[in-house]
Amino acid sequence: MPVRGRFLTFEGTEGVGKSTQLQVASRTLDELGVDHLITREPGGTPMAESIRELLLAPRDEPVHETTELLLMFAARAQHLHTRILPALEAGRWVLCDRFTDATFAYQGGGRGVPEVRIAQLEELVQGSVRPDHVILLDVTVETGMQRARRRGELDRFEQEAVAFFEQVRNTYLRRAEQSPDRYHRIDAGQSLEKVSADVASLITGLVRG
Ligand code: Z5A
Repeated sequence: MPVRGRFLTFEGTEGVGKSTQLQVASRTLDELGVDHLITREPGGTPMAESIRELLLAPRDEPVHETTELLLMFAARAQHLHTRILPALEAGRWVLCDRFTDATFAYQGGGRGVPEVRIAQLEELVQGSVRPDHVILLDVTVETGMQRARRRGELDRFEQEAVAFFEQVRNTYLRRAEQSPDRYHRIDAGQSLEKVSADVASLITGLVRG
């Protein structure tokens, strides 16, 4: 039976450097000869990317928290079953920019949706599938917001207040503390060179370990 690939997710509050560090992780895997797929949530397939557009577009109509939650998991079901699982089953590693930890952090911590409701949908959509490793890039909300804002136009989530992102960050940190074997917290407030070195070293350890 072919060896299943590993499922790695990159998480953190806005502007922590996930996209940048996914590229670092990808280069490291290339150097080590590990075949892999880079993808993101919400999104990752044409249909899930259409749901992403619905979710991120700033709009006058208030978005109910249940609508947002169900759209996140609708996109995830499509992405997981048509793209992530086939890649893992083919032995490829998957590097995913956000996954269900983001739902616990943003819809749970940020919007106040009860954790148990998110866990029910996680079970429905994913069964027992969970990321093998979660790379949590952690930086103060202030620094993350400054970095993200330098890019210009803000999406619907980026328009939230500081208090929202503090709740998001606290939820990530709490989840990382609860499962230290699966979560790898990296200080993303360091220089780009230092964060990249930490990520490359972590990925190398996961491949060799
Ligand atoms: N969301 C949700 O609510 N629930 C869910 O279940 C999921 C998602 C899956 C879109 O996600 C939104 O969806 C997200 C949560 C919600 N909203 N927010 N906020 P996204 O991942 O596409 O969007 P994002 O979190 O805003 O990511 P981002 O803005 O693309 O940031 P990033 O990828 O973490 O950062 P970056 O683009 O790599 O870096 C940002 C800038 O900082 C850039 O100019 C870099 O050059 C610079 N940078 C990076 N690292 C450093 C260091 N170390 N020093 C200095 N400057 C740096």
